[in-house]
Amino acid sequence: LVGGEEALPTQIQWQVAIQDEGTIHCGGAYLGGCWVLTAAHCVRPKPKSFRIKFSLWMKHRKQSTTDSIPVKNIIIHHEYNPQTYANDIALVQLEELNLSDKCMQDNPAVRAVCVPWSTQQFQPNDTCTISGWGRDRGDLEGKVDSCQGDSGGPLVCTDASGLSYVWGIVSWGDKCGEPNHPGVYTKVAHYFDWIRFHTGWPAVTKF
Ligand code: 4AZ
Repeated sequence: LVGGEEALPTQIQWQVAIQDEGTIHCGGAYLGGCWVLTAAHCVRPKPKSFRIKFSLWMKHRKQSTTDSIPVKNIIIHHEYNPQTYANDIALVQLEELNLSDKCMQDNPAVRAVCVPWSTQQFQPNDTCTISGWGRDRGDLEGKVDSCQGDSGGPLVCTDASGLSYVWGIVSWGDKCGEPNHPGVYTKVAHYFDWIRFHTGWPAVTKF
């Protein structure tokens, strides 16, 4: 991020780091169960080369409150276009823990983020945050922006009732933090049915 600030350890509880052959190159958002949401351009259909790290704080320090979790399957949107970055969205399915159908031990430092439904709107008073381990130097005249290395990470807004939704996935941009150079995000609400279909999760219940 450019124009951001250092997070506290375990502050961004849904943020995950995506490791490809040992290198953290992207972020992602934990949706609960065995599912992580990220950008299509962050992954390849090669689950064996990826690991997911939860509750990581400083990228160069290795400490995190869980081991790196192996990946069972990667679902890239079938209309993802690597030239235009259209449909830049993917689901990473974690491997289950030994002798269990769970993928995560209970961990107070890890929390799932909600997926906004298709017609949901965010409210002007929502507080929104982008997070990641990407580059933190750039022209700051445009104020806060995601940057190289933040890809796949979440843009999360917390509503008046305290629920947090992942509205965006960091996708791309020309430069970071410069006026008239917007950061581009995948609009997660648009993919609500796609996410539901692939995770097998039932419809939301509105209270
Ligand atoms: C990148 O290279 C990148 N300012 C991601 C986001 C933005 C710019 C570059 C948005 O991954």
